[in-house]
Amino acid sequence: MEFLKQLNLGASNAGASTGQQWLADDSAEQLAIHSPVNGELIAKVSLCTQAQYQQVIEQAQQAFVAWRQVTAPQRGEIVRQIGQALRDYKQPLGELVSYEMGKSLQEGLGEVQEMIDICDFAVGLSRQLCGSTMHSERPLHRMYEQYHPLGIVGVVSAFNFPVAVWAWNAMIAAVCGNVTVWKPSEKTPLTAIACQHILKDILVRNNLPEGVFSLVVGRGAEIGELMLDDKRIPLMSVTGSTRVGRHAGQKVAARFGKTILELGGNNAIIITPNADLKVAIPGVAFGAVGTAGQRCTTTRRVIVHESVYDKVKDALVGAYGKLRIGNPLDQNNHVGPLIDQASVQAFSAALDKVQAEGGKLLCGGEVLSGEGYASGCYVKPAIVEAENHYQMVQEETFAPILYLIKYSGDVQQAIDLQNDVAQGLSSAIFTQNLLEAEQFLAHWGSDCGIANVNIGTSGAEIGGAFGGEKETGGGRECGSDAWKAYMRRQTNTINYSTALPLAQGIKFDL
Ligand code: UN1
Repeated sequence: MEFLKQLNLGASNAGASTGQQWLADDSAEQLAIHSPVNGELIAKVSLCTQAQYQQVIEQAQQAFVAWRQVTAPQRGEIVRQIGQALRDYKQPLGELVSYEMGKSLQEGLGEVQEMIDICDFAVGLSRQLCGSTMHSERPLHRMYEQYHPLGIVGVVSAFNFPVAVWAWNAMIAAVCGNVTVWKPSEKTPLTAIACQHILKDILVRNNLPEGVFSLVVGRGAEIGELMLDDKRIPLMSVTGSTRVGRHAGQKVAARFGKTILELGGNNAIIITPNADLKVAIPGVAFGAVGTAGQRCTTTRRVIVHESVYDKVKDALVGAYGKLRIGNPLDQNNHVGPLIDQASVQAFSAALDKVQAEGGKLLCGGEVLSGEGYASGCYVKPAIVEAENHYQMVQEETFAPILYLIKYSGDVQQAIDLQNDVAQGLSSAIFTQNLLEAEQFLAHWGSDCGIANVNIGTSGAEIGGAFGGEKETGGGRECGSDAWKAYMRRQTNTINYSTALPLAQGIKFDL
């Protein structure tokens, strides 16, 4: 476990930090973090107390006053240095992500790469926080808009992307002039603590005040609730289940705060008779079993035309037969464990329920035991023949279950099936037919935030805006103009005449 040392993690770690400083409280409750890889204790973390939370928020408020005075390109320079440090720590941080969360090392490293990529993006963005200039209807008047920082951005991240989601939010927020308070998942706090250690040197070297990047490790029901209710946090960016997001969205809205919600997905791939199956089959397999089915972009449904249905079914079952399941740090394995045994139970329960509804299990579904599987978190990814309206198919089970659904009509029928779920994150079609592809991308096509052609549903690049519609929450993070959600827009009209003409031609003579 060389990576633990390289990342400065001890046997016990403080769970609250204002950047450079760790806040210690001997009476704080300690959380023991066990790896889903082998069940072993990795380290302990003390939970942030309520008093520490108040201290963090007050410090963050003060830091904001200083940080917003730093010019945006200079803030970009700090983010550039963070990107450089992440390059230096890519290997150990990727290993820790893999060990604490359970995803394959390739995907752990990929996650750190997403952090590096968003740093690069944010550096460029720091010189492009542009508003528009518009023509005024009044003579000798100028109108334009500008974007100002908001203040404290609260980031609640989930276990499945324990570090990248924070970076997407924190790096964009930082160049926009905001400070960030991060509450990572209680299931994966060590990766968050490691990131905080990586930042520390940069904050010290650049003489930055405490509170620009803060961390609070705590329970959702306690620290999470404090954040949702806290008027000092104008924007909450929440990644999690639809249930969590519905609650968070309502609470923050009640105090007129802003939210970016990144919630559940129920992502489908459509395979038409015109698909190149050499490309489609690995696309479906990676989408369905990558991160052991625990990405919000995981492929959960594959909607296949009847003319190629049996071929696709056989090819997928064949591909699943080749999956190597085991220690995710061993690069020979494709699939690691689920995050914990509760997730394993949810996987098994969903398979029981969908079979009771009429679903037919084609392969997988077993919980693995014996050598190498001691944590009890390893399962064999499952494929189930099912119908779209089944209750289990309509729900997001955060585990590797792929529902195989047949369609017999034209591509619109497949698109309608795809859209007929409550969630709207990611979607894809495999076809070499231009008409089908364009229909899928049309406004009467996929209703998701992400719609791909001839690539799978997961693995989005950071350059685009990431997020989805309907019960996925509507938030957008990462690239394009997603940065605008981290700023407040101000419209400015300047009169440089010696008269006071009113808009809409109103006369008001005194
Ligand atoms: C998530 O699962 O919460 O598109 C994020 C992807 C990754 C991000 C997933 N870039 O799969």
